[in-house]
Amino acid sequence: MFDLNGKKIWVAGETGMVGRAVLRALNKYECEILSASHDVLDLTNQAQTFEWLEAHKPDVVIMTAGRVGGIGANASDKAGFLYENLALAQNVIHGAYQAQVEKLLYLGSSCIYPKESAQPIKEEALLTGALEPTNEGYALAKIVGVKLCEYYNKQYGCNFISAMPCNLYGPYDNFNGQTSHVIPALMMKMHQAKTNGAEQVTLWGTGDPLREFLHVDDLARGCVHLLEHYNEAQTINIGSNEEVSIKGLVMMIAEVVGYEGKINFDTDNPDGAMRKLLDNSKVDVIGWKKSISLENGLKKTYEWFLTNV
Ligand code: GFB
Repeated sequence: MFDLNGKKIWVAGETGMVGRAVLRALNKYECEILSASHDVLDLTNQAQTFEWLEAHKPDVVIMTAGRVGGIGANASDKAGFLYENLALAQNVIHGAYQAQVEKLLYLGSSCIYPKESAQPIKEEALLTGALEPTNEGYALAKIVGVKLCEYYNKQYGCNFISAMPCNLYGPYDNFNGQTSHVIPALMMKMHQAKTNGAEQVTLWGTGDPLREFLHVDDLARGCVHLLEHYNEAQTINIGSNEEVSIKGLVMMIAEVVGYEGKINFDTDNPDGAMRKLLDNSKVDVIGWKKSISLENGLKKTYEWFLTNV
């Protein structure tokens, strides 16, 4: 087991939804947390990133930084999602190698598996087919990050690992209805409709696609568990096994928010992947499982939204 106690740990992306959750999960360890705010360190700047890593020499890097967004944001700025995430992956992973970081965890995403993958999706499915077009730019960058970890692990003997989470949600998510992921978008749209007394709300696509959701605090505990127990070059899926259709999710969120109006689906907006359920048997074997059900997670997230957004 890799002991996190006594380690100097840098969570790249510390102000994001995932970074903050990882920091909460690290609270129980006696470790030193390094911090680098965006004004001090721009991770798309290679020289700055290399210098910062060399100067601070973390023992552990948890790479949660990234340009993220829902289907709308991804589909409308493939260039930006590819460029920024590619720069971040290269700079942080190669910089960590140069600074002799002992252990690094990089996060991929279930959307980087081929669009037509057999379900549930095994880790071996990576790069076996064409990608979902709506998030191709993001996926290409993330595939490079996952492969860099694999190659540095095998070629240089670095303990660099990557994990492939399913769709995430939770506190500090982006709740902008246009650029956000589906859960915060639905919460915001239905909350606004309820508050404004609107009789109907319009959502995207057909409502038929299926998604697997994991609360970010479960992911964060999973990241810590992987740092402690996983050393393989091959990526590892980390999902909830809890799959729901977008229509089913809409009903759950309407109930949590208390929205009782009509729901329309605008099929001019894309559905994206029809299904991307992860095969979680590998992570099961190393003893991690989620503890927050989708129902409870949605309630907790809406409570957070009410006090913070
Ligand atoms: O979370 P999401 O935006 O992204 O969910 P993906 C999109 C699904 O929810 C589609 C439906 O089937 C949409 O048609 N949907 C319905 C909505 N109403 C809305 C709405 O108001 N807003 C949004 N956003 N969706 C993302 C990738 O794919 O998955 C990213 O684009 C990332 O790269 C993420 O990896 C995990 O699940 O389709």
